[in-house]
Amino acid sequence: MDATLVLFKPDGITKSLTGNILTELSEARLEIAACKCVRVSKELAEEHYKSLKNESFYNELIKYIMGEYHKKKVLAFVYWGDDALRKVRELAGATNPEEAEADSIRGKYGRITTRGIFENVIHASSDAKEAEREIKLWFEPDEIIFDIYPTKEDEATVKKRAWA
Ligand code: IDP
Ligand code: MG
Repeated sequence: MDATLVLFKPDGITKSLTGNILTELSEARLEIAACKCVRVSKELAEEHYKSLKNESFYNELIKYIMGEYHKKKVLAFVYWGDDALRKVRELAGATNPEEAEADSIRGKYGRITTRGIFENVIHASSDAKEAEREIKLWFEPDEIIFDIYPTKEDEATVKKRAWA
């Protein structure tokens, strides 16, 4: 059993593909262990894609995932189950939407913009180590319906907003 972070990127949200993508992913018969809407900050975007910092497309990629070209919204999920990482990557298809299998999510719904951005609709973790890093980056332990990774008691030190 493994867990993977899945993001419905701003292009997928803006094109109203949420339902379609959920249906495609349901073929993998995995469990959704967490889900939420996120307004992606620059810090979160840069931390998520830190391994791509030296790529020529990095700055455009950060703008893309922050929703500068679409709605400023990402849907974040943790999918969990047997072979989850591999199954979701397979349903997602290749990184380049023009090279992705025609019946994969990226093949069906992705495009390359004239700016050269791969608008490929979803993110899926590449391996178990990346999945752990990414899930811990996007979710707090209490936002996931069971403990995928060990947790500890923590005294809240940051100021939080509360309902007035
Ligand atoms: P992945 O999303 O299939 O794991 P990564 O290599 O981790 O692919 O790249 C992260 C994201 O960066 C891709 O999903 C895509 O949006 C963008 N990207 C990757 N390679 C290119 C490229 O050569 N040109 C433009 N955008 C790219
Ligand atoms: Mg990747």
